[in-house]
Amino acid sequence: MTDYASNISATDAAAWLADAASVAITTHFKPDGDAVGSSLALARTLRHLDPDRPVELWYAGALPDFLAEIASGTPLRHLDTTPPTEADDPAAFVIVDTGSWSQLGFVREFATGRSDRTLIVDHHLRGDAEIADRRIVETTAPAAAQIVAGICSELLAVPPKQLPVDVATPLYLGIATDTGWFRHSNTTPTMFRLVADLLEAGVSSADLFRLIEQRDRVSRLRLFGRALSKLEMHADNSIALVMLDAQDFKESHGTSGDTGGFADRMLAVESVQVAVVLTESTDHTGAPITKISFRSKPGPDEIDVNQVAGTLGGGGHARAAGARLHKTLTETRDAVLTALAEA
Ligand SMILES: [Mn+2]
Repeated sequence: MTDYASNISATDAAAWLADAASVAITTHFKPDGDAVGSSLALARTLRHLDPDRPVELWYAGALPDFLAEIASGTPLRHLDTTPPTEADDPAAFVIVDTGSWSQLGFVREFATGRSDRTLIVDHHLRGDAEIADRRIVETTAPAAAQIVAGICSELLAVPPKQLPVDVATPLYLGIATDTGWFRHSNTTPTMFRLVADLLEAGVSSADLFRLIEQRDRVSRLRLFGRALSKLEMHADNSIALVMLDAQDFKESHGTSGDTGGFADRMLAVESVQVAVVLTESTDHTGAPITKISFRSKPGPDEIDVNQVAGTLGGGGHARAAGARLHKTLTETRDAVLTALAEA
């Protein structure tokens, strides 16, 4: 088993890409800001270098709301409707912001047997090294976009502060979103220096912030209001829990996708160690099914919600996890509180 670690440098990767007759770039299922930013910046850099060379940008799963604006002018291919075929045979296949089969199911068949023409650029701890013979894996990089910035600079032979603004902007997006707008513990001096360079290249941070973070729907705010009106505090105010039922969604005109970020907002309360959002719906037989979303706070009293979710048949990460139970909201609430009490 090969280690999931770097085996080439950004300079090597740039030299290999510069020579490739055609390139396809993809990223994880349901691309986020870093996935979109990293892939888009690389695609645009390759187009700047040689407008005639075929470069495709492949995405799969639900796409972020901001994609149309951020990727404006750069063609995208959505693999859900246009999957890879025999005719697709790029000389270089680049995967950014992941290196895990679990997040790349949509290209499993395509990528299999193609490792000699594949490059992974990632910052995650774990991945499947056999996917790509060429790998740059920097786990200290707060975003894949930071690593991609180095490759773009090499390709265009300019320092980051001289990158074209249509490249610098998606790079900034990737770093900003993966660090919670430069607040999380993954920020580093190297990152801040790069971010300063990207601002010098012409990125408008305020415009990006508005585009990415200030585009909520009224329905989402109303749904959050309904959730907060039913806020429950447990275990000496260390657990904040809200429950949303079908009526909440109906009256707010919200959808189940509208609850993202609710738990993080509840973590803003000092005493709260774990925030829980429960959402009830029904399965195909009409029986209740409740989705659980956990978020927890780092620190001395930190709770591993991956472990808690595991006891309920779910999983995720230490600070963000989830599960689904075939139970009503209140039954699920009781199960969650029991599982947290035993954590
Ligand atoms: Mn990332």
